[in-house]
Amino acid sequence: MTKSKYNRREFMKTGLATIAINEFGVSNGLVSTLQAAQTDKPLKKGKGRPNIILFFTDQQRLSALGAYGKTVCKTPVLDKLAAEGVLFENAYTSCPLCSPARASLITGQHIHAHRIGANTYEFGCNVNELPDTPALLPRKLLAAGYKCGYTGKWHIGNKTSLPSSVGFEGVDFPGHGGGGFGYPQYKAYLKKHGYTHRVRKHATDGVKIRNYGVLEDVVESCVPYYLAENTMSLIDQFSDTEEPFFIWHNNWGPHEPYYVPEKYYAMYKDVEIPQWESYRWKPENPYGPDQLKRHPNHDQLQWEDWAESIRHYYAFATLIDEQIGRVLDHLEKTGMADNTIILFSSDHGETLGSHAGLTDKGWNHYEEIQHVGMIVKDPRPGRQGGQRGKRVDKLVSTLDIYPTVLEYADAGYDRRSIHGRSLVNLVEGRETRWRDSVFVEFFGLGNMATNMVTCRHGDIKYGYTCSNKDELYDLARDPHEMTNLIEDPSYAHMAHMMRRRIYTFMVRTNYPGVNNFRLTRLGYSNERQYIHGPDPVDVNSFLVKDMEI
Ligand SMILES: [Ca+2]
Repeated sequence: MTKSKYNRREFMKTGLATIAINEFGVSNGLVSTLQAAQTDKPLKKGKGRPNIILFFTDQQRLSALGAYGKTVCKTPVLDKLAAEGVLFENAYTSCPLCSPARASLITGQHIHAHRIGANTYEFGCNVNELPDTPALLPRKLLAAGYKCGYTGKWHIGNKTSLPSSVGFEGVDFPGHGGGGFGYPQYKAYLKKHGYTHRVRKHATDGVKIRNYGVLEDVVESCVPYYLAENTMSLIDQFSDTEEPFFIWHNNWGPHEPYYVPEKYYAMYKDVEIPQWESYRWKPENPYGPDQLKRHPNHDQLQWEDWAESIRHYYAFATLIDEQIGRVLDHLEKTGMADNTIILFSSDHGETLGSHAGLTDKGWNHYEEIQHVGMIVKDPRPGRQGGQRGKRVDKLVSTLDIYPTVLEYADAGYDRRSIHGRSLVNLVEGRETRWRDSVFVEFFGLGNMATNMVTCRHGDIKYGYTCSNKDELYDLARDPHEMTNLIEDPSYAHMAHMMRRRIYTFMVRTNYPGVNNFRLTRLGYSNERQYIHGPDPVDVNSFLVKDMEI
């Protein structure tokens, strides 16, 4: 046992780990797993099956991922992962908001099915604590003989739903957690090592765009570094057991606040940040829902004000990238890299001034918040075939992580009860029937509620917002979504077909707002027949029968 391993292990045991041990020496999580075990496959234990680590980031737009195209942001570790694995060029979040997207990942279901509709404990969120069921990702894995580990942002419960109460080992961080600075476990880590969390905020003579600043202590004092320590401890802990492991490594960044040590900011200090193509775009409706997130000082701001925020954001992405690299190095050093599948994705993106000064996420249908990174690397010999470094353009979703992990774990799952599809065939380069349309939902944020559904099909994106004009973008001609074609006669047929796709999605997945969509977008009302007699239109004629979702 190496000294560093001992230290990490000791760290986990000195009152910081939150897995409770009962009188039989078994963690509470495991006891309830045995009670809940209802896998449809026999349990298979042993090291024959791969370990799996899911690296997850919060609010990472594609321009903060080097592998996704030209950018000044440096992410060499994730770029290398993409070069050795498979990169999905068209990956979409299930919802551009924390709690709903995270609940989809762990349930494999669309937002309206698991009903964590907004951030937990906000108005519009039907379920504030994710219920523990045998179908949850960690429960399925435990039942199949996996160990499950967790660290970092959770945000799908504060009280009864915590990582340790749904089967994970590791450290619990209830709620949202801001940047992760306030948790007693992190504070104890700082204290133990003599580190401090001190932020030198941005100069006050400028206009504040976002909350950013420079951390005055060493990199070892940062939350991303601390999270990498936690994950390496879990790897060490699990490496002594017979079971393979799954670890969900969750960063709070590069979500605001963008705090980084000087060294990382210095990498961008003198870098010119190219202006977003849509920065000078004019909103069609200045009172539209997407304008809820317009920066209140946008008209007074200069691009350079945004650029300075973006420098800190990119520096944060680079810091996180480096910490992911430390975990990957640890796998190499411990001899486990060859049998550990790596997944990377994010819960959603970030606007950061695009589309005329939008901030944060939610309330719009734009790529900046919906389109996310998705990289999978299976290092086992022969598994990726000639796929190394391949870029797959199929439409995929963060919903697909659930079945992908379970297929890799040979854990079994009920395809009829989830909405994702396993990516394994695509990673291994096999021909497979695949979805032709991907859907993103949004139900509100900040105690304000709505119904929004986005459908991407081919290069066309249709955005339905219940209380606004719909949007249609042709991404091949207009990749930055600056021209709404919804009233363009040459796209009228396409728009109607997209409405039929959204309607089909709603019917097939029991979407709660289907009646309003049918009435306002397809002109069909259940009630009309009581006034005018049987409706001449067969409502089923709107369904797109061969649509793959
Ligand atoms: Ca988030």
